[in-house]
This record gives sequence, C-alpha cells and structure tokens, in this order.
Amino acid sequence: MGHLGALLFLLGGLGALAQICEITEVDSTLVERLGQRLLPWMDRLSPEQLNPSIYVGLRLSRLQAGAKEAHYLHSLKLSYQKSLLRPSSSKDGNDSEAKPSMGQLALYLLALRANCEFVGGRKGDRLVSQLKRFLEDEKAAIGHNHQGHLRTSYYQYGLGILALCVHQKRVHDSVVGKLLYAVEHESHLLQDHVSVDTMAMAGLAFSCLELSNLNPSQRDRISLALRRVQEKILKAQTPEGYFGNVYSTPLALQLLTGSLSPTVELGMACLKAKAALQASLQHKTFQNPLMISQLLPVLNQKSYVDLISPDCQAPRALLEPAPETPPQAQVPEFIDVVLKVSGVSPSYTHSVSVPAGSSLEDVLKNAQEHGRFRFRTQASLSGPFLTSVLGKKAGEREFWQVLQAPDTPLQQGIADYRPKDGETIELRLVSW
Ligand code: B12
Repeated sequence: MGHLGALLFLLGGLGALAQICEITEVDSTLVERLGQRLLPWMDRLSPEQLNPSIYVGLRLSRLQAGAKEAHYLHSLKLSYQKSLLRPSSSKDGNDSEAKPSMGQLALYLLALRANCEFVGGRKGDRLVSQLKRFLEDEKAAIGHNHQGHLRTSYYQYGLGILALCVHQKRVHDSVVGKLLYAVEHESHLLQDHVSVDTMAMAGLAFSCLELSNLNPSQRDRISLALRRVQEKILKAQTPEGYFGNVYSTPLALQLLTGSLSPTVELGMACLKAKAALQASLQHKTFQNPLMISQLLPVLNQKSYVDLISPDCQAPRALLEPAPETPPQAQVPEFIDVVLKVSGVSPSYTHSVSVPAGSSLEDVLKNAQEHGRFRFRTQASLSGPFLTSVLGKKAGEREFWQVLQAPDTPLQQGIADYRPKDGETIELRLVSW
C-alpha cells in the first residue's frame, strides 16, 4: 500500500473519505488564466457561437465574468428560446439556423439551473416536453433489442437525463433503462476516444438520479451501474494519470469527485490525476472553451450534479482580461506540413507551407486556396467540425477522422491543433 495508501486508509478511518477525490490547491494563477481564456468567447453572441457550456462552467467555478455573465445568459435565452419554440413548420434555411440538438437543449437547461432557475411556465414546460420527446425518440431508435443506433449519442442521452434530473423532472423508467442497459453491456459506449467521456456523462446522470431518487424502482440498478462506471473510469487511467485522455479527465473527475463509494484506490487515482492536470495547465493544454468549461468546476470541487441545488451566492473572484502581449515584429518562420486524404479516389497527398504556429484549419485553408483540396466544416460547441473533404461528405455514422500519420488520432480539432514542421496529417473517412 505504501505511505500514501496508509495515509489515505487512516483518513478513511477518521471519516474524511467523503472528500477523497477533491482537486484542491491547484495554483490559483493557473486557474485564473484558464478562466481568462473564456472571456473573449463571451463576446461572441451569434447563435452559432453561443455556448451554454461556457456559462455552466463559469457558474460552477470560483471565477466570475461580472456583467458579461448576465448578458451572456440573456443572449442564450433569446437565442435558444427563439429557435426551440419556433413552430416546427418553419423550414430551416441553412445549417446555422438548425434547431439545437438534444444535447444543446440539455446544456441550455443546465445553464438555467446554474443561475438557480427552475424551468417553468408555459415556455419552460414546452422545453421540458421537447427534451423528453427527444429522449423518447432516441429510446425508440435504440429499440427493444437494444441493437438500434441513436441519432445523437449515448453522451447526449446521458446529458438529457441529467438536465431533466437537476430540474427535478422525472423521466420514464424505460428511458433510464436504456442508459442502464448500455452501461451494463458496454458495447455501445466503448467507441475508442469517446468512451470515458460517455461513461462519465452517464455516471453524472446516474449520480443525480441516485441523489434525487426520481426513479425509486430502479434504485439498486442505478447504484450498481454507478459503481461500474466508476470502476471503468479508474481502469482507464493512463500511466501519466489521465482518465482516458487529458480531455476526458475533467468529466471523469466531475464524476469521481462526487463519488459516494470512496476507496483508497480512488483517492490514489485522483491524486495522480491532479498532478497530471496541474502539468497540463502549466503546458497550456486547455485552450478550447468547451474543454475549459468542463474543467473549471473540477478545480472548484464541483460537478454538474451540484446543479441539483446550486449555490448562487458563493463568492467568486472577478476575472480581469489577460494583459495583451504585443505582436512580435519578426519575419514569420515557415513550416511544411504534408496533408494526406485517404478514402477518396484519386487519393490526395500534398505538402503545404504555412507560418509556424498555424492551426490545422489554416493548413486546410491554405491547401484549398492553392490547389484542388476542398473542405467544409460545421460549427459546434467544440469548434469547427470537419464534415466534408474533397467533396466527400461524411455519411450517417461516419466521420472524417484526423490523424497524425501513421496512425495517431489527434486529441484536438482542426481549429486547435497546431502541426509541427515536417508532420504528416491524414484525414480518413471512418465509421463509428
Ligand atoms: C460523441 C463525440 C464524437 C462523435 C460525434 C458524433 C456523434 N456520435 O455524436 C465522433 C466519434 C464523430 C467524434 C469525432 C471527433 N472527436 Co469527439 N467527442 C464526442 C463527445 C463524446 C461528445 C460530443 C457531444 O455530443 N457534445 C454535446 C453536444 C451538445 O455538443 P455539440 O457541440 O452540439 O456536439 C457535437 C460536437 O461535439 C461534434 N464533435 C464531436 N467531437 C468533436 C471534436 C471536435 C474537435 C469538434 C470541433 C467537434 C466535435 O459532434 C457532436 C455531435 O454533433 C466529446 C466529449 C466531450 N467531453 O465533450 C468528444 C470530444 C469533443 N471529441 C474529441 C475529438 C478530439 C474528436 C476528433 C477530433 C477525433 C479525431 N482525431 O478525429 C473527431 C472530430 C474530427 C472532425 N471531423 O472534426 C475531443 C475534443 C478535445 C478537444 N481538445 O477539444 C473530445 C472532448 C473527446 C476527448 N476526450 O478526446 N466525437
């Protein structure tokens, strides 16, 4: 067991195990810098760029954005209510006007709860009904034999149940039953890079249901599934300390922090994860606003489950914009990146020259401007999602995977990833 294990064992004996997975005492300057990175995003108020997750993350953190925060929530309300409560007969003109998905509606409801609001009234009831209907439709898509495919994902399914739960809205046992089955049988949840995130989201939904006791006849099954999720996440810890990968660690920790079955193993795993996270904060690994928004609650010992009864009076430090760094007047250094596309005929391999520090999206734009390369993206809460390459649009249950050759899937999207000189990036059409 070693010294650490012995210490944790002793703490357990003293009744302190309930807080065994708290990520405390992370350098407050690093946390503040993380929060500062969200501020510019709070000025982007177009429907395409509004992101309820940012609001939720801030409200569950120990930082605040002053007047910007209330303004952001106001914009979220206007935009989401307008598109969600619009009669379904009005046809969508283009992608940017598309109605929010099940997961986006769920995140919007979490944002309301983060401001200590319960959905209510005629409009609120309609939103709740819409989310319930989304879940029912997905339940039907999964089917009686559990073999069917969701239109969205189990991640969004879990998010939907969680959002209704924190608003104390009950969903039918059969809806919860599909998520329980998926965790009990795992097969659908274990799609490569998304499994820990999905497990964690399912676990957060189960934690909420367990605490709220909204589905009493499924109580034992829920507790068991929760323990199973926790075990799976602990098993997915990497030698560096991440659960899954660095970007699934925030949600994993949101789940583990609230664990009602703390063990010595859990305590040790969390300490290791905390060290890994601290290193990643120093290396500025978290740049994407969605990722930051999932991490901030963890650094304040909070999780989405705390939205059952949020503390809207808790003191939070005001974020000041980061001081601007003057641009360096240097001749930019150029790097060469090889872009390779497989899954299309004829195949495509081309070297692109871009200024050092360019994003992969810049590389793609450059290839498009100067050659036959073509690509399209769709806005999402994580940034631009690559939907089509060289005229080939990813079909249903397919996506354009982004890899560092020969075979390493990137852990960041095209807007965030910055290739190095000489690197080969492959875009590969795969099924999921
Ligand atoms: C489900 C999922 C997928 C599914 C999405 C389709 C589906 N079945 O819904 C698939 C398998 C296609 C996928 C692909 C990728 N994903 Co993914 N995905 C997720 C997951 C688990 C949930 C997303 C979600 O539903 N959010 C909730 C809804 C409400 O938000 P949304 O914005 O409307 O959701 C859409 C976008 O998230 C988009 N999407 C999914 N993944 C990614 C990744 C990026 C970078 C972008 C811009 C968009 C995007 O698909 C969602 C459905 O339309 C998240 C986990 C997380 N912690 O957020 C990872 C996550 C967002 N994905 C991630 C990554 C890295 C990718 C890939 C870049 C992997 C790769 N090397 O190719 C690709 C995207 C490539 C591209 N074409 O641009 C990382 C992003 C980390 C970061 N630094 O930002 C996450 C956090 C997982 C992780 N822990 O590594 N993903």
